Amino acid sequence: MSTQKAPSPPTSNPRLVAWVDEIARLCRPENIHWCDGSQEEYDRLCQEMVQSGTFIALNPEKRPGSFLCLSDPDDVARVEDRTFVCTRTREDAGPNNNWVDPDEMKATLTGLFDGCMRGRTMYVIPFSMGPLGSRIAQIGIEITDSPYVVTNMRIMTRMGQAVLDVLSDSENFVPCLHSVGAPLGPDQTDVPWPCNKDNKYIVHFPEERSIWSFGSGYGGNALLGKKCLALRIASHMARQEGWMAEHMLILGVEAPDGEKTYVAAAFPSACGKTNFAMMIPPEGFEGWKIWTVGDDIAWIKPGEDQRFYAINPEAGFFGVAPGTSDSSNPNAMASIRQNSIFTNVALTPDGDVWWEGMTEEEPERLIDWRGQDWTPGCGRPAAHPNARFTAPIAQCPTIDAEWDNPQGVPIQAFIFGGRISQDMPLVFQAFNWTHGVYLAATMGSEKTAAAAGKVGGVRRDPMAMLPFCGYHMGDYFDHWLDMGRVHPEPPRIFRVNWFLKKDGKFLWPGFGENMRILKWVLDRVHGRAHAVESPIGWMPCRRDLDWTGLDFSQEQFDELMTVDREAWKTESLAHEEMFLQLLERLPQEFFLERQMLLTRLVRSAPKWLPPHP
Ligand code: O2Y
Ligand code: MN
Repeated sequence: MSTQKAPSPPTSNPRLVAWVDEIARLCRPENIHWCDGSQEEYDRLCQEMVQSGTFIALNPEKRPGSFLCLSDPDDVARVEDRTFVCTRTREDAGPNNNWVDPDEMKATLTGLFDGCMRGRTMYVIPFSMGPLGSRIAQIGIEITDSPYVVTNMRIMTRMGQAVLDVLSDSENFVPCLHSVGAPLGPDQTDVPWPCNKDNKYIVHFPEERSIWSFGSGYGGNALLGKKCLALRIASHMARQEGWMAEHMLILGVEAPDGEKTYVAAAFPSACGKTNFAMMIPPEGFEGWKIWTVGDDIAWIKPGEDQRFYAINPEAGFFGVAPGTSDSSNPNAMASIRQNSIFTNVALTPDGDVWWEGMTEEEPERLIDWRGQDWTPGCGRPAAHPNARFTAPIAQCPTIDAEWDNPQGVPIQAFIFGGRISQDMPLVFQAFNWTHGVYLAATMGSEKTAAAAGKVGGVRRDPMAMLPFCGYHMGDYFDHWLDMGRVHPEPPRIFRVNWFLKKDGKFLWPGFGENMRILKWVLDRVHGRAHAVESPIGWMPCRRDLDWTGLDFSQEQFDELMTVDREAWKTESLAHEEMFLQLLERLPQEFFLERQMLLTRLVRSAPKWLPPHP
């Protein structure tokens, strides 16, 4: 890189200027561009990508200000087996992370990054995870050679000059280095989606709070503010500093009398997390409103008043497109009407997008996510199953008025759920914080229908954080316990399961009806709902839920709320499988919780049911 092509930085921050200089020397880009985050900059990059063939401009009448991008078929999702947490000792990363010695990993990465941006522009992206200047927010600087990353980061984060102004001369930022790992020779023509097929590394150095990502341009591998910073690095920071970085949506429930209650909820993938975050209350709940603060990540810090305040560190949705429709999630569909980037969905002949599940009828003709002609029945999906939309969160019709409040919103309940077809009741409340942490730690979803109900049939995904916890999961459980040891009134904890089945059919009538459960959760939080003590937690009787507008019999309710003692003994024994992997760092409280669960299950009647009125 010649010095002429290195513009003078729009900051005098010594650590930042030195780091950008060091990376430029290593990666040897053709140009350096400091992103200011302006609309003009965004529009120019989008136009450049249209010209280079990376973006297809969508029909401005159908999808104003929006673009389609088709990735390399080898670069379509997060790559967990290429994701590393490089703490000084292997034990600190835990069995839940891939680990390599940090010095060895730095040597490997330095070799890969050497000259990797030749022929490309190196973009410097200042971004804030969370409202600018919030005491809960963090600043990151992503260096990337991908304009696709720049445009997506502008939607997903608060990005640009304003962030440099807040950062000023502080050393407190997370350096995030990213390259698609595809240098361009002088006469080489670029491809629409450059990436490195041989080497992919998504690497976190939690102790020095830095991220290096090489070889992939996709989603969580490349938009480093999201899973890498906001979860893996932030979870490590949060433990050190006494706060929480969680894989949770945040929503506010507004009652007809104006009372507003905020909850955060964690679900493993394929459990309807986005639908829950944007829920439309069902018939009978007129006057109730659900407001969306976030759909994926929550940063939660206790305030001086000891309440737990949460922000959504992101400013956009990076949602799964397939299955999203005007009937399944109208609020998500409204959020992506304009100013959105679509990745790996199909293109309609009139310049709009389409994916499986978007409409009841399939279009007659499409260009699929691989750029090939597609017709119904051709045997290939039109959109990739992990196809995504990137959309500004402010476009969501249910966006909460407080979503951008630097103070955050006070969380009063944590809700955890998985996808289990048998023996996991619809809803119950933990007896106390320690019990709740145990319930969250042992959550998971069924691996396959065939394995359902059998020991080992559940893939444990503690707090939905298994792929995202940047340190030993046993230490993470202890950190959760610690939040309750230190703070006198942490949020109440609940478990839910919408996926119970009988004869292959779901017993719970649908996502909209989850409002009834949410209302009981709020009523418990506010100390005004009845519950009975079951062997596994506090449970509602049928009369404790609001059934307005839904005909739901006592028999149907009983099927959803039965605690089968034998099944739960089996379940509690299965917890041991995960505990053994984490044994050295598993909190003592967990052994005691398991023992107490077992003792509560030892009674004569095989099944427990909430009493009838
Ligand atoms: O495949 C990717 O890179 C995206 S993964 C993702 C994206 C948005 C929200 N959540 C997730 C996830 O894996 O939990
Ligand atoms: Mn997620």
